[in-house]
Amino acid sequence: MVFLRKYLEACGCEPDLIALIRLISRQMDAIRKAFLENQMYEHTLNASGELQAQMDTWADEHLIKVVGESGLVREMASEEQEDIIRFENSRCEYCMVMDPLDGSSLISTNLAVGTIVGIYEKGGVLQPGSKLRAAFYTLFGPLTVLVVSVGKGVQSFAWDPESEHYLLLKDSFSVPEGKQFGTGGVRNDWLPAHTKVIEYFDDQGFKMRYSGSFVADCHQLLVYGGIYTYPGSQKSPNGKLRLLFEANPLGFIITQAGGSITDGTRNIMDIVPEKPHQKTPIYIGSKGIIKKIEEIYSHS
Ligand code: AHM
Ligand code: MG
Repeated sequence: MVFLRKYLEACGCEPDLIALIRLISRQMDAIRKAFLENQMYEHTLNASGELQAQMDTWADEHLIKVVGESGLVREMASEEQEDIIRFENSRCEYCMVMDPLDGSSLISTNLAVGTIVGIYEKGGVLQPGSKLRAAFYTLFGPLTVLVVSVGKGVQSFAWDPESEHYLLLKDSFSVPEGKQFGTGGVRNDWLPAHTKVIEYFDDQGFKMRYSGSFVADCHQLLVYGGIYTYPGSQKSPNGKLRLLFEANPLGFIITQAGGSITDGTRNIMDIVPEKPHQKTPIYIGSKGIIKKIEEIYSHS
C-alpha cells in the first residue's frame, strides 16, 4: 500500500510542501460532509460575476481558514475572492491559487465536482503556469480522488475513509491521443476558428463528452485522451475559465502527463497573468490534437 506522504517524500518534495498538499487534500472529507447542508444557491455573485452556490462560499471560507492557520502560505488567490490574500505571519513563502469548488453548478444534480489548487514556490500568485511547483485536484465522484503533480509526472490517489489515508491508484499517467471532445459555450456565439475546430472533430468521427465541470472533464481526458475546450466567443472573446484558478493548475498536470494546453495560438502555460481573475480561451488535451487546433487557428 503506498500512501500520499510516502509517495511525495520519494519524489523528493520538501516537508512543508508535503504538509501543504496533505493539509488541503485532507479537507475533502469535511467538504463532502458539508454538501448535505449546503444545497441551495445563494444570491451572491463572485468576482467573475457568476452566481455563487452556498458550497462555493463554504469551501472557499473553509480552505482560506485552514491555509491561513497553517503558516505554510504567504500569498493566496481564490476564484471566489476579489483580491489577493496575504498571510504576513506565514513561516513559508509558498503562494497558492485555488478554485475551491469547480463545477459547482452541478452540485444540485449530484454530478462530479472538485477542488483545484496550484502552488508556486515563492514570488506571488501572478506567475505563468510553467513556474508552478505543484498542482493537484480532488474530484468527488464515486471515489474521492486526488490527482497530483510535483513536476515528476502525474499520480492519482483514492481516499480511503477506513484508514483515513490517500492510497496510490496510478503512479504514471500519459494522455492517450483519444477521439472524444467536449466544448463549452453556445454554438451561435462561437468564433469561426472554433467552428472549424469542431467541424474537424466531427469529420474525424470524434465522440462528444461534456459534463459541465472542468475538473471532471480534464480527469476524463487524462484517462481517455481527446480534448476539452471552453473557447472564446463573440460575446466573451476570452471565454469563461480563469487562467490562474483553472487553466494553469490543470494545464500543469496535463502537460506533466504528456498533453498540452493552448488558447488557440500560444501555450497557455507561458502567459504572464496581469490580474487574478484574468480569463482565457482553453483547449486542453492530447498533444497531437492540440497541434492540429493551433494549425486550424493559424489558417483562420
Ligand atoms: P465554476 O468554477 O464556477 O464551477 O465555473 C467553471 C465551470 C467549469 O467547471 C465548466 O467547465 C464550465 O464552468 C461550464 O460552463 P457552462 O455551464 O457554460 O457549460
Ligand atoms: Mg471553476
